[in-house]
Amino acid sequence: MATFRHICDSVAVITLSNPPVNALSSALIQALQKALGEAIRDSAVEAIVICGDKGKFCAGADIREFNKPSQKRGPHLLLLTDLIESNKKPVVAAIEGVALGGGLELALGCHYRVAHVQARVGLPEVLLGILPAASGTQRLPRLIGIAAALTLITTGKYVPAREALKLGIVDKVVGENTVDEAIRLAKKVIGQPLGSRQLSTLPVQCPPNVEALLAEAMVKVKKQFRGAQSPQACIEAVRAAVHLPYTEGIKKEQELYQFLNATHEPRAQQYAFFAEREVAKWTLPSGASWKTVSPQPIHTAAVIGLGTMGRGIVTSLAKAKIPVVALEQDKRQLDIGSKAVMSLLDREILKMEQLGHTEATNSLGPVRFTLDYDELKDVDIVIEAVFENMALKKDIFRRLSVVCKPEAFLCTNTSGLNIDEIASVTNRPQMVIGTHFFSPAHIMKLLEVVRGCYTSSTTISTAMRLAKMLGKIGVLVGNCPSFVGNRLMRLYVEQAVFLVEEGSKPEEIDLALEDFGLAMGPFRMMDLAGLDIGWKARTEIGLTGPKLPIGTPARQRGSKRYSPLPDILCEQGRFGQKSGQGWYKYEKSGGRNAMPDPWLYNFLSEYRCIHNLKTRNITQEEVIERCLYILINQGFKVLEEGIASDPKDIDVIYNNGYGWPKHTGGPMYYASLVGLPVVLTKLEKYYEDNPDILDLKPSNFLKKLVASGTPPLKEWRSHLGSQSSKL
Ligand code: 3H9
Repeated sequence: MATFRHICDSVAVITLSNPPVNALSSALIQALQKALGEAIRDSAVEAIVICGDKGKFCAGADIREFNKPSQKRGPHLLLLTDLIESNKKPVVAAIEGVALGGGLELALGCHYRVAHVQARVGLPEVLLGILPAASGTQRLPRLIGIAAALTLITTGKYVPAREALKLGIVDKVVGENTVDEAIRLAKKVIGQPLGSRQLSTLPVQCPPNVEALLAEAMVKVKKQFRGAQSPQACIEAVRAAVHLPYTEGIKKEQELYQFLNATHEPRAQQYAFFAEREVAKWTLPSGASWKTVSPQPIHTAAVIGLGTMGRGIVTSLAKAKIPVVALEQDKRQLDIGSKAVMSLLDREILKMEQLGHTEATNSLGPVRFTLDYDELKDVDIVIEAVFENMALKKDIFRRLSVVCKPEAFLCTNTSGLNIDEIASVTNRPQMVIGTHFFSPAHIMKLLEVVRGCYTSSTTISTAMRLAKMLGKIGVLVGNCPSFVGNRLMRLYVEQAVFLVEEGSKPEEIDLALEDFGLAMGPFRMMDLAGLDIGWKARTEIGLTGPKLPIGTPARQRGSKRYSPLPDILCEQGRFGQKSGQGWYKYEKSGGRNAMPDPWLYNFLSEYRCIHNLKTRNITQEEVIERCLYILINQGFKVLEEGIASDPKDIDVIYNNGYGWPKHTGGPMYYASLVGLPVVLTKLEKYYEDNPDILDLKPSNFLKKLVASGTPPLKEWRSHLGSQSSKL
């Protein structure tokens, strides 16, 4: 690590160097302070340029140091930004790659900013449970105004250079030689007055309705990030910029930063940040790992099936510039599917153009639509995305075995079918893997990569690499019914339905879980996904419908409690949003505005009467505990069975695929926050009260952890024993 300084004519160039992203560790801040001091004192230096090594300006404070005691952290970045700004020699930031968080705050302390066209800037601190605490909340509003600053600070959004130029964050955008251009600019402004370039001295330009603007932002973040405190603190800090002079505003910024740091949010969010990166570093019990096994190159891909998932997958591949062959079974489906894909691609182009891309159309990979399997013969990877029917999938994989070149990998986008059964019909079971995308597949970040018992480590490596190419987070899991995500989700949803039988209203349950922070409660989610999908699956396996043995009790399957409520809704044609009614009613078929439905209340009272169910008052606390703890309990079972290798895998899946609130870290991290003994005791109580809900029975692994003195989450894995892994 070093901060190099060299002088080019009369300009000192200071280079931040702390690979891989030049994060501002205490050591780097110290070195920067020293280099700046030297440049300021050196009479031969008339201007200064700050840039980052290896094409990256700076990704902000070093997040790994956040848990370090503050006295060991060295000089504060805030002091450095003030030192730069008050310096009489002009300082220019040369931004390549990224200027994020403290990196952008550093650049805002500079008098001028030049950015490379591919650079991105932003203040993502809110996504780490904190706020920009090195003057970002005070300088940015002075530079770009309240409305734009609020958006950036409360969303953590990364802004491409051209948009940053429009907003006024940077002064110039260049296509090449950013540092040279910064040096040229620095030389040009030597001797010019710097007053108007010292952001801390400028007034904040406020629209007359500024309070309304702040109030509106508050309503928005409270809705969007329910239960999270950092977005609200960000708004309070910007409010301080509006009403207070700079130094007072800074005091408020520091106060709010300390307040947030005393909550659990920063640690939970930072855990989630690193977990997202660590899941890419997969290891198998055999010792094969991301380090030792190289992926095979993917130059071309094919997608089979152009339903909702297939369309999203094709779009995702095109966005990653991978040429795709998209196949459907008949002309009609192909026409419908291709139109839908083209419209998704058009939307992507529009988005890119709005962000200032001049050649958006050329930045997508080409898509070819076909009915002919022969067109798949040269592709490197095939992703089958037809509907969930084992016989159909097997049929397709048999054909792929014949058509595809022997080196082609075969992926199935299933949300829960047996990968081994599909692989076993092919001539290359070792090259078959599950790639479970989440809808909409071109937007959602998560990819569950499912290893079957035949899947080779090269296939895993290639699928994980594909996730990265698509800009997704791949999480490797083992093969079991519904894998990790849906296996846990099924129990959570089922619990919510049981609670309705016991007396809750769907909207009460949704509200409790949305207030907890989940993006969408279970009933709104079921209505959105379509109740008929689960109904079809249950009918197929004989849980309901004609295959159900005569005489089966209505609310029992084997020794387990079962609720026929969703089946009955489907029998009445209530499939959710698509039919205009489900657990809620909607303004029309396909409507999105969920309204409580008096019909449902009557129906539920009759249902409870028929089944002799007594209703009771159910508290929000019980709703949250029963729905979330049963999910968490299953998470422990998944770990025990070796389906997931680490609690952070489950957390990453939930944070990125199921709208779990990241400010609680994920379900397993949340369990550690609540305390495992508490989770265990509650599960024991709920299981005692509901002995026919077998999944409430605490998992052995949870019991083992509590018996071992409740070790911290990072040590759970060592209590598992490696022989259990299914990876
Ligand atoms: C802040 O600045 C607070 C201030 O207001 C001051 C308050 C006083 N620190 O994502 P990648 C690591 S808060 C430490 O895979 P990419 C990352 O863990 C900070 N490490 O690459 C990974 O390590 P490993 C605000 C960091 O190319 C490696 O770098 N800033 C940091 O896909 C590569 O990362 C942010 O929130 C960091 N700040 O994306 C920026 N950043 O190789 C967060 C990254 O061991 N970072 N690492 O797994 C990002 O958004 C992306 O990492 C970035 C690169 C876009 C930079």
